[in-house]
Amino acid sequence: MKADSIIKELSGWKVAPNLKDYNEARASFSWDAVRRDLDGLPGGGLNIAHEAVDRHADGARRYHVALRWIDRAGAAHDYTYGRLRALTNRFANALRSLGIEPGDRVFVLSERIPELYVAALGTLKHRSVFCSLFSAYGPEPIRTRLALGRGKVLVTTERLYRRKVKQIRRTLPDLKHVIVVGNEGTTPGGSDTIDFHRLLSSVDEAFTIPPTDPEDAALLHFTSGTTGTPKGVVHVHAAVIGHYATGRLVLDLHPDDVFWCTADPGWVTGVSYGIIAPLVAGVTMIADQEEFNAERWYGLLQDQRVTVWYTAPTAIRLLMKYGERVAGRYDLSGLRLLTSVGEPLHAEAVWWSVKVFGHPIHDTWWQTETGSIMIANFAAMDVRSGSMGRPMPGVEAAVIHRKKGGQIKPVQEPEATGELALRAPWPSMFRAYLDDQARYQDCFVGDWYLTGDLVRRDRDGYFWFVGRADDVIKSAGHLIGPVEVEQVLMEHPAVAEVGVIGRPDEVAGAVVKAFVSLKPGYEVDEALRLDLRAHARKRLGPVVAPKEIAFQPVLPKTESGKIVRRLLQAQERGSTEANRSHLDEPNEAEEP
Ligand code: 6R9
Repeated sequence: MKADSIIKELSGWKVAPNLKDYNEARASFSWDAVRRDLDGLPGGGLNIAHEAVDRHADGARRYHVALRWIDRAGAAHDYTYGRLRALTNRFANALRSLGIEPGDRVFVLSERIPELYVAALGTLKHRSVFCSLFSAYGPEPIRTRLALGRGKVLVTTERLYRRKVKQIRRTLPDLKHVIVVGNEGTTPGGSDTIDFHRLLSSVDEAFTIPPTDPEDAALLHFTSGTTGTPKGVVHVHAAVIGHYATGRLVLDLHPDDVFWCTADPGWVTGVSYGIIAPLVAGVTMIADQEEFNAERWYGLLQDQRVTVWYTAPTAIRLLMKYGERVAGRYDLSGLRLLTSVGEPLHAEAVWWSVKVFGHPIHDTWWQTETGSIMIANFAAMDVRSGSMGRPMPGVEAAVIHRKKGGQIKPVQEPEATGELALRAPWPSMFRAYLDDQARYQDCFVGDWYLTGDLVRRDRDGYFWFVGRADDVIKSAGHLIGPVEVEQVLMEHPAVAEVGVIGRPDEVAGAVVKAFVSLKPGYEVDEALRLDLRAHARKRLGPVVAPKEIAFQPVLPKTESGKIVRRLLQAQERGSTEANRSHLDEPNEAEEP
């Protein structure tokens, strides 16, 4: 460890951080105490939406802005906690009026518009389960997830309904109601859909959240694995204890903060930190309808006087590409804490941030399964650039090796690489993979949850990301399962075999690349490549579809005939790892 890789906070504190001394905070921390900081429901139990909305609307923060939505044209629209309570009450009543039961799944497929946030929180009030889908998905990932989750209600927009849902709706027998926001001024999708605003104005504005067991299911997130279909990750209302604690201790939220999480609610970060954590903290959160644009983002940070920012390495790299001079044109002095998640945050990005913003970026690590931040560079700590930081108080993290026979062995020596494990349970730990108890059990050995990430821990207890133990692709912070992409390419008549990997990319971290072998009678040519790309984009959407397709007559396989993506990866990197002796070893970090 080079001494110069530790960055001191340069600026002094504008506000005293919630966590001042890491060791002291760890020693005195208890999840029970955090739970007592929250309200709980008047009639008993714990409900995320009560903590996020009603608790503030009933108290001194009723007129405080909860959501500041920036529309495409750049205009700001404010929703106070009081107004958010009324709207989410209406949505909960609307679900009730449609005969939706607690536990039923309510999906949202929408760009970032206020209705998305209303639907999310209204669903939680009603005690049905909220599941958000990324609006850039094509029809196939949407269909798979709605089917696996047996979605009963889908909230979407007129445009997305027409483009992506109409064609798959008849294949989804469980989908009883489609609620459409006609946000383009057109008429809603037809008589088989319900108009969002008309529905909400037809029901009452008062709603009392019924008793909610902290262990009642609240959120469903789909995440990608190496094999088969996406996994439905189930979280319960008690997860709010984790959202709240990390909002306070990692994002250091204070009552007057303006917080902006740039992640879309179609991914876990956009729900845990783009909806729940900031509202539970009672701050003002920003939601921007638009996608990334460097000038827009700097402008937004400046004009909204954002104080705490949660973004992703891909966005930072895009800003770095854009150059420091652009940043210099904006007054970014309101920012006091910058944080990041989703992919490795390289040391250069941390240093760049010091230069441009006057503060380092604080990296954080967690997963869909963990529900909230588990490892972080805390605001009061020196940032160790390139490191993910240290475990959240209340979280015990270890580096382990898997041994033959399913046992694990903790690695004590500093700097040794192994798999990151977390001691179960913690409040926001996932409670199930939907309909897949065996897969869930496989994630645990004894008390330990095994994350599938390879890390090392230095002498001072900072964790460093080494890589993933599986073939899942992280592109621009989004998890993509290779199988989902391979299946769609296999539908094409020319394709005999296909293997999909993440090709390293300077900006996105990785981009989806497919290796394809053709059936006899098909010739490799540009027209076919374009046709395959078009097919994949149409079915999967631009985020999941491969950016690159390479034709290769033979793909590397195991003895048993499985395509070995690790060898495609090695081949791509030009690495000498491409050695058949690794072939039949399991994928995990195996003890040597
Ligand atoms: C929140 C989220 C989880 C996977 C995780 C790891 C990668 C997340 C990271 C990081 C390096 C970080 N990851 N944070 N890798 N440094 N700070 O991203 O959830 O989409 O489930 O992805 O993302 O590989 O296992 P999810």
